[in-house]
Amino acid sequence: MALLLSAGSLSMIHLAEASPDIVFGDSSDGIVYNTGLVLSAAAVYFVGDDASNQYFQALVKFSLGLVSKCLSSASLNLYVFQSILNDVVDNSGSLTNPGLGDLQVRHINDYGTLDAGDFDAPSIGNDPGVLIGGSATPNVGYVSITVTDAMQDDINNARSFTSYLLKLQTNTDNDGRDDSWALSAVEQGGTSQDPFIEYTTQPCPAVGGEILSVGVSSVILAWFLLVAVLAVGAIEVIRIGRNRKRSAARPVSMLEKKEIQEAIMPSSLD
Ligand SMILES: [Ca+2]
Ligand SMILES: [Ca+2]
Ligand SMILES: [Ca+2]
Repeated sequence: MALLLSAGSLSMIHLAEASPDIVFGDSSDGIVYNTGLVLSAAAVYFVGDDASNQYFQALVKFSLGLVSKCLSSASLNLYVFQSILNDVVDNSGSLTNPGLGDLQVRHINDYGTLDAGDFDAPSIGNDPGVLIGGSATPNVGYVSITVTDAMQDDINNARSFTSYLLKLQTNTDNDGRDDSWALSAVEQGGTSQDPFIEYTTQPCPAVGGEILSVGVSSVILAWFLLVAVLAVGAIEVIRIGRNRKRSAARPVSMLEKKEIQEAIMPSSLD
């Protein structure tokens, strides 16, 4: 195994990178309030709080039906077009931060159809992390975050979707004023602002019953080295076997007896 790992760091054969593919969000996306209100048909995700100090999170998922087995990379892309800080709306250029900490992306199980029970859905590991930092002021447009590990985990576990929850670090600052980010949902017309995942794949070699997410060239080289080691080992086993056969006790043939006698008593046979 050490041999395989060390070989993985070498790269003798360069294969062309596959061009990226895109999967758009599923229309089940939407927002869920802490009060249980669900908005799944709106064209916007609001993530933050409101004048009633209610707070809300967004959930979105992407079908894995067309995704092959091993990812090289995957990124989640969401279009942010507005922010609100203390009831003041900003929807152009560099957006004011709402001041409720990081906008976090959590990797969650498939939520099925969005309902009140999906609020604060728990992590299933491989959380992507922070989409927009607590003091960031992104321009109107797409923001993105790496989701390779989360999506690969979903593929490995045969989930139908790769699903995410967006929430702010601070649920509400209880100031009786709106503070939130606004991002485009799937229901935005067309796809020019839709949530999407961009990903690249690679062939998935099976080694020892496990799928290894490593470069093909590394695996080919590792196989060559493994075959070479096995061949050397097999030759050694054959050599030892032959030596054992030679040294094992066996009947002495008449010819050998004669040779021994000649060696002991060469003159008596002359
Ligand atoms: Ca929706
Ligand atoms: Ca507030
Ligand atoms: Ca759309």
